[in-house]
Amino acid sequence: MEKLIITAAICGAEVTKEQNPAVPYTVAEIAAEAKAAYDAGAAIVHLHVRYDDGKPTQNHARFQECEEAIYKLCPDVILIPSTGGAVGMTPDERLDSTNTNPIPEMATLDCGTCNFGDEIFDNTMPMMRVFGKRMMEKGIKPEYECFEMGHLDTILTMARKGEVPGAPMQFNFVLGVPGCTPATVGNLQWLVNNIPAGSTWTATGIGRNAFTLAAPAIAMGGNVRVGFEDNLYLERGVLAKSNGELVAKVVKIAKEMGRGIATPAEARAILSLKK
Ligand code: KMH
Ligand code: ZN
Repeated sequence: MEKLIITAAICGAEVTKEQNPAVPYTVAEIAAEAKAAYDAGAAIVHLHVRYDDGKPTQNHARFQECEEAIYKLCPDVILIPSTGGAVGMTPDERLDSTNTNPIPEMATLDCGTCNFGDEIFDNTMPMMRVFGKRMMEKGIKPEYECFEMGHLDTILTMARKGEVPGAPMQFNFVLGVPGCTPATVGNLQWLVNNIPAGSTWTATGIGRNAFTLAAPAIAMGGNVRVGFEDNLYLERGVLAKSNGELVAKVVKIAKEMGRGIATPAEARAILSLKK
């Protein structure tokens, strides 16, 4: 089995300091949280950024500032900026995170419209074509985020038509968002059974599903994402003090199960990244 790639989703667009005071907003806080996750074993940081007051933004200048601060502390980390942003942002606004220098190696590409708690997260096929075209033009490898079973068929059809980048594809199955596909082992297995040979995949369990989905993903040979974007608790009733604690818990589970942890260089090789 390949080594385990751990992604830390350190910030997200929805969670707040009122829910957990350790959620980072400022550039310095975001960089410190990335470093805590990296030191604990994360090869990848999935990045959203905020203004100092906590407001989420896709502004490329703010991404640039945060990325430079992160690279200073973690020079070889793989950054996957979000193109999902926050619910309600326009496609142009969302894609601004890819206008940094250097151009990101990877970025998320969300694979369909879905419920997102009380809201609707809009990802129509015309929107996805725009995102796919931009990533092909810029040589950005997408991380295909699937929140629903049908998202997989949508993105595979688009890849077959050449509308979004094709093989080797990297999927992130984000399960347990309220209103979307539940985070069960059966659902994860179905998704994994239906990806093309040679693909790589990551599992993300939302909220209380963070570690109950991580363990089967580790056993199945997949990769794992954890972090404040997805879950604020280390265990029931205990808030995590940093993203590093969440990553360390995944490292501990993986080590108990005999799976090694990928460095950023090893993760780049597994994901077929050029750098
Ligand atoms: N903030 C969510 C609405 C992504 O990063 O690509 C969407 C999201 C997905 O976080
Ligand atoms: Zn995200």
